[in-house]
Amino acid sequence: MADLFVDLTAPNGRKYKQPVGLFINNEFVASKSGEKLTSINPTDESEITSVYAASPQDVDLAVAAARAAFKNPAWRDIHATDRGALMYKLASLIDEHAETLATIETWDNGKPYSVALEEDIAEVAGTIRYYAGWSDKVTGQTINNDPAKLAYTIREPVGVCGQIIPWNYPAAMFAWKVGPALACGNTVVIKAAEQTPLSILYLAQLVKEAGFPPGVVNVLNGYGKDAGAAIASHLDIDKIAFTGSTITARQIMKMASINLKNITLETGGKSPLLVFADADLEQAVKWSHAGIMSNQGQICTATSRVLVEESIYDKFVDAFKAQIKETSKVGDPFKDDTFQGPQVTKAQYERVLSYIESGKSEGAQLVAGGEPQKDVNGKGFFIAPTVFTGVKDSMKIYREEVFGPFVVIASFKTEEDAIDRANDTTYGLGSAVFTQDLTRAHRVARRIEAGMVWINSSNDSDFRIPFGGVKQSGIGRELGEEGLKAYSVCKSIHVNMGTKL
Ligand code: TXE
Repeated sequence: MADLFVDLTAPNGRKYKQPVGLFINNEFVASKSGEKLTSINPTDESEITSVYAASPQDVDLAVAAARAAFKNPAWRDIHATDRGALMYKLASLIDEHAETLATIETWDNGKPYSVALEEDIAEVAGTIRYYAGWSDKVTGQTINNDPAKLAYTIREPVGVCGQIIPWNYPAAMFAWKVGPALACGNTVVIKAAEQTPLSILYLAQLVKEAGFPPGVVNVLNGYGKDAGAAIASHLDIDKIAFTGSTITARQIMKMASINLKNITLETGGKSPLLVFADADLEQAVKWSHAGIMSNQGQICTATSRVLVEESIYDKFVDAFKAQIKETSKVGDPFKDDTFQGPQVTKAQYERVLSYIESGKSEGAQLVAGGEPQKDVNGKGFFIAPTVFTGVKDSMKIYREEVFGPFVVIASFKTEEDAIDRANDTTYGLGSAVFTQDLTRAHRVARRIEAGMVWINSSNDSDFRIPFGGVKQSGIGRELGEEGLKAYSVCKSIHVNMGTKL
């Protein structure tokens, strides 16, 4: 059907066919209501295209397809190694289509093309390939210490998994969610964020091409309050995995309680980065800059609260400002030398600007940026990299997640003070420590309340290493071997070796 695919030419001249339907049972279909949502190019505010938006009725159809696929012997009884082979095929197809996928990601999300290609899409293929390798290694235990009993465990798939993802890493989030789910033999209904609907549909057609049976992966676009809520509260979904804001995570938890869904949540953060006086200052500045300014500051683990030991504070702030001048080239994300593109949407752009106003009105000192930075046509959701100092612990900009190229730099006096200040947050996702004292590095790492601690780096995450938060930053872990636990359940089997009643 003609209106389920549109021919597009991206700003970099790449021509491709964009699917715009809902992907259910390996077919693109229109939504039952005919409702659509429109994707906006954040660089110049033009419309890219519109895609079908799922209603609760469409969610029902996708869940029914996923349930049927879960029971289908072609998937349920497939040899685990062959399941992995399908995933390897998908990873190869992603590599083959990497340039188109990166183009879509840059156009729809605003991230620099080189980052989309070399980091995001490379990570999508890498994550799917990594979990392909796990497919035939998800095994149980034998417990045979009682002569009268043999017991063993097997790890089974959870069932139909509902997955709701955000807009900051649209394609990578697909891989983080779908990779471990498929490795464990589940089926999925995944919903992209309404702000970035395009790359996931392109990935969906690769799923079909790779040869997965119909209904194993179903991809929906749609609004959170309609399609998202229908997934979270669906009685025939066994598990919900969510990445997004803490406030939405709370609503999802409530909705998911309707049938006690297995749940994994990854939410926001106000991740601290500690710089001790003995740190390699140049490296601390470079990593802390990358840790907050990469991806337009739209990273859940962004080290957005930099805490520097008093004796080197002024030196650090000066060097950080110089680093921005040297590195943070803001502009067209399709240009080779761009470091920072636009914020993803007008709403996010306005949100960051409102925090800038809040910082000023609460009396913090603006030492860099603090204003929109329009492109040559006066369009686009660009914000100059922004730094506040003179920040009090009670200020909103010190406590709340801003999710933009926006950092607060404060100071600490002692190691104890540094740890107290780092932990003075409701969040607990990422964190970083810069010091050349090995013992102190590990001591501090143990005491920071966070799911992840980087020692002498920031945000160099890796799909082979578990990822997730404590406190209000989430529940459960994704990635690495640990990520398999979120998508499998343990069944115990007891074998009576002769006990008679
Ligand atoms: O997130 P939402 P928003 C943070 C960041 C950002 C803020 C707001 O601080 O500024 O959240 O972003 C779906 N039932 N993060 O409003 O609402 C929605 O459709 C079910 C951090 O965009 O959490 C989308 O698919 N689903 C974060 C997804 O939830 C619902 C990344 C995320 O949207 C729903 C993104 C509902 N009632 C934002 N409402 C991170 N951890 O990386 C929305 N959704």
